[in-house]
Amino acid sequence: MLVELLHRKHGAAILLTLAIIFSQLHCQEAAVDKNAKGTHGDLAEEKAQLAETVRSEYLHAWNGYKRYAWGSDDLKPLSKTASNWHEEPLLMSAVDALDGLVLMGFEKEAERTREFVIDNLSFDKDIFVKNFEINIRLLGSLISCYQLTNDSRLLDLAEDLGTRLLPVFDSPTGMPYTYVNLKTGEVRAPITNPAEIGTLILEFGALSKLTDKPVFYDKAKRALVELYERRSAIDLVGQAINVETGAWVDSISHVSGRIDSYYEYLLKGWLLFEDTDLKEMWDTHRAAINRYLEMETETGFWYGWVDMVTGERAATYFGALDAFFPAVLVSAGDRERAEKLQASCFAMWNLHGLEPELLDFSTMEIVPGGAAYHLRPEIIESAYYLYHHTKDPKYLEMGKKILGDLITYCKTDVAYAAIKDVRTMEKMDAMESFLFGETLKYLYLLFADEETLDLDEVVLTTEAHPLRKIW
Ligand code: DMJ
Repeated sequence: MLVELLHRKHGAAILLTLAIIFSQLHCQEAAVDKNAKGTHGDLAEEKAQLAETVRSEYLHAWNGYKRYAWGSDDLKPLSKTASNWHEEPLLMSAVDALDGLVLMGFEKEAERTREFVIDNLSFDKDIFVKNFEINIRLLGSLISCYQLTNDSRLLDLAEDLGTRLLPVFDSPTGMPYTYVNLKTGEVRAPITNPAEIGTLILEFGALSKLTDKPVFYDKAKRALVELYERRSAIDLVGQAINVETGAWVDSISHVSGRIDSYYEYLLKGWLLFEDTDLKEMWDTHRAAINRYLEMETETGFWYGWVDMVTGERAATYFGALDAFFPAVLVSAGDRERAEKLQASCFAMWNLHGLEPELLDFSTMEIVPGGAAYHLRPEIIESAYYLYHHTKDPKYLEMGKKILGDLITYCKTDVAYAAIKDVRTMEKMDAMESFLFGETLKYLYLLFADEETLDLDEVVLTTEAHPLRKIW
């Protein structure tokens, strides 16, 4: 694998530049100053070097997964063992990595992994899976990689998976249950949330377009509409709902986990399919989010928690997952709010050198139980979109600082590890597949040549799998 890296473009010179980059990573202020004065040539060269660093870090983690967990879902990076989500593996990390391997130029590795997945992945399994996770990590990646490679076997796998997931929508409201059995179609857990209901239209919709079977789009869209119609009088949604009764069971509203990607998919659904209903829904929510959730405090510009019915403030919480929102804001044309919010996200990151899962932004203290860092990508995703839209080098500097911190605190001898508490930097024996699907991929895309991915031609799913507008 290292040979593959070394043969690319600059050969051994890369090793030398990597050493220089590592020595610079912690001199952030000096680097900002240098960039401000630097020429376009300097910037282009530094970006290229950073992209190569990310490639080598990706390869480091990938080799760890291959060595200790190949054929399983995930690598446990401290014990160097494998873990599976269900009784039988669904190759979560390998599938989540499929398009990233292609985009990052690991052609042989991408081809080998694709062949392995096609030969070994079967969805004919008597297991209950979480529809949301299987959709974003597996279905999205299979469709994305099909579009990148034209390998129709991937589309066959995607169609088989999509068909097995369809029973989730068989609730009285049309909103999906949380779990479905891939073999029997039996469903479970009627209490779910907007993110799990509303983060399906990109993958299911693309599957409809590619197979010419409208059922996938229609079911995912109905779920979105049913959810939207249950918004409060002030146009907000809560964080838990029963799909059998249609009643809210938790009225707290925010842009954090459990709601986050519902909003993301209204906007992106419009961008990918030009479905004007989705745009209207997004515009309605956007106005309410800005009116009720936005909070300007001494510590920065944030989006907090409120009650969906009254709009009254419920908590001044913001966390690692919320950091996707600058990307959504700038994609929707609201550069000003996106830049202010990203500055707050970066302040949250720099409090300890890695961001916590949940922060009270009124005190800048970590919320009890919210001290972990799970290798999440959202802040990098937002830096990537902001750099794309503004070309402001400060977003490259942000990415560089984050990359340095990831290497310092999360890298292990065989891969990368999540962190139990960002105050102590104690590691956890876990490495989520989104390290490959998103975290390192977004860092690569931030530094790589813009032609690697044309954001006018693709829409990235919530798991960062690019879907091309080819219909
Ligand atoms: C990913 O699986 C997706 O980005 C999802 O929308 C939210 N959480 C993780 C990454 O943090």
